[in-house]
Amino acid sequence: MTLAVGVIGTGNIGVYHARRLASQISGAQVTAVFDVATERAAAVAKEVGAVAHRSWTELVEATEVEAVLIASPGPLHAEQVLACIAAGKPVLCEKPLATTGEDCLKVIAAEVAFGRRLVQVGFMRRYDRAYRVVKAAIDDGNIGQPLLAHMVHRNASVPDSFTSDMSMTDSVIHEIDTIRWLFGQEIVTTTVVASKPSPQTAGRLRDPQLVLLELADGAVVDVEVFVNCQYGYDVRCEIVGSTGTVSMDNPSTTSLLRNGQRIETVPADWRVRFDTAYQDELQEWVNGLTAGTADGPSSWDGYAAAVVANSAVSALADGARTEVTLVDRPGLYT
Ligand code: NAD
Ligand code: ISE
Repeated sequence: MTLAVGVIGTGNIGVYHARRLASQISGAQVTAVFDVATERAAAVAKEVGAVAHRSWTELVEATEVEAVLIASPGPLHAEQVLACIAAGKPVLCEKPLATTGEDCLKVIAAEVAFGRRLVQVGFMRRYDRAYRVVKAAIDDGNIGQPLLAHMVHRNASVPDSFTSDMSMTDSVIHEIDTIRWLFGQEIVTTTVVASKPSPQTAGRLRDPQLVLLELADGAVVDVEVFVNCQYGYDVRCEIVGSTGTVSMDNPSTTSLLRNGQRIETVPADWRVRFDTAYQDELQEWVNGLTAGTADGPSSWDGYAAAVVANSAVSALADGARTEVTLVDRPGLYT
C-alpha cells in the first residue's frame, strides 16, 4: 500500500520533506502540494509528480490526499491542522503545533472529539540516533537518577526577520521537547538571561541567551541558545545523573589530521546534522499510518512545548522566574 501525502508549504523544509517523501521513503508518494508562492509550488509539484492545488483547503479535501504534511509558517498551523482533523486525515505538522497554548488546546479538543490520534508534531530529535542512545542510557538506569542537563543550540546565522522571542519559540522549543521526552517530566518554570550581545546582531537581537528550565521532579536544565554563532550548526547535550553522565557531542563532527593539526568540520545547518532523523521521522510516520498506529510526538507534546516556549518569552521580557501552567492531560495522550 502506498500512502498519498499532500504537502502544505514548499519553503525551506517543505521542499526538503516533499523530495524525501517522493524519493527516499518507502510506502509513500506526494500527490499534492500547495504554497502561496505558486511558482515554487508548481516547480515542486512537477519535480515530485504531484498536483499543485489552488488553496490548502482544496488540498486537505482532495480525494488523492490520504495524509497531510504541514510545513507552512507556524501561525498558520492551528487552522490547517484543525481542517485535517475535520477531514479525518492524519497530519504531520512541523513545529510549532501552534503559536499559542490556546490554539494548541483547540487542536487537542478536536482530536479528543474525533476519538483517536491523527496529529504528529515534527519534533524530529526524538528520531535522532544519537539522542536515542542518550534516552536509552537514562531509561536503562546507566546514569542513576537524571538530575541536571546542559544543552547547547547554536545556528550559524538566522535571517534578519528572526526575533529574540523566536530563539525560544523556533529554536529552544526543540530542547524543550527533547528534555520532556528524555526526563519523562513536565517543565514547571522558565528563567531566561540574555548575554552581552554578539556584535553581529547587537541592536536587533538578544543573542546569545541562557535558559534555565526546572522540571516537576526538581531536575534542572540549562540551555545556551546562540543563533548567530557564525561557525556552523552545533547541538549538544550532557545529562548528569546520580551515578554517571551521558553526553552527545556534535556527532556530525569529522576530523582531518594534517600538517601537525587536527581540522574538524561541523555541520552547516540542521539539514546536515539531522538528515537521518528527518528520514527516520518520515519513514516511521508512514509505517505507523500504514499499520494503523500513530505514536510519534503528539498534540499534547506540541501543546506543552508551546506553553513552555511562550513562558520563556515572557521570562525573557521581564527577567522573572516564570511558572508554567498546563491543563490536565486528556486520556488520549497517556
Ligand atoms: P519558509 O518560510 O522557508 O517556508 C514556509 C512556506 O510556507 C513558504 O514557501 C511560504 O510561501 C509558505 N506559505 C505562506 N503562507 C502559506 C499558506 N497560507 N499556505 C501554505 N503555505 C504558505 O519556512 P521554513 O523554514 O520552511 O519553516 C516552515 C515550518 O517548518 C516552520 O513552522 C518552522 O518552524 C518549521 N521548521 C522545522 C524545522 C525542524 O528542524 N523540524 C526546520 C526548519 C523549519
Ligand atoms: C529551525 O526552525 C529549526 O527547527 C531547526 O531545527 C533549529 O535548529 C533552528 O534553530 C530553527 O530556526
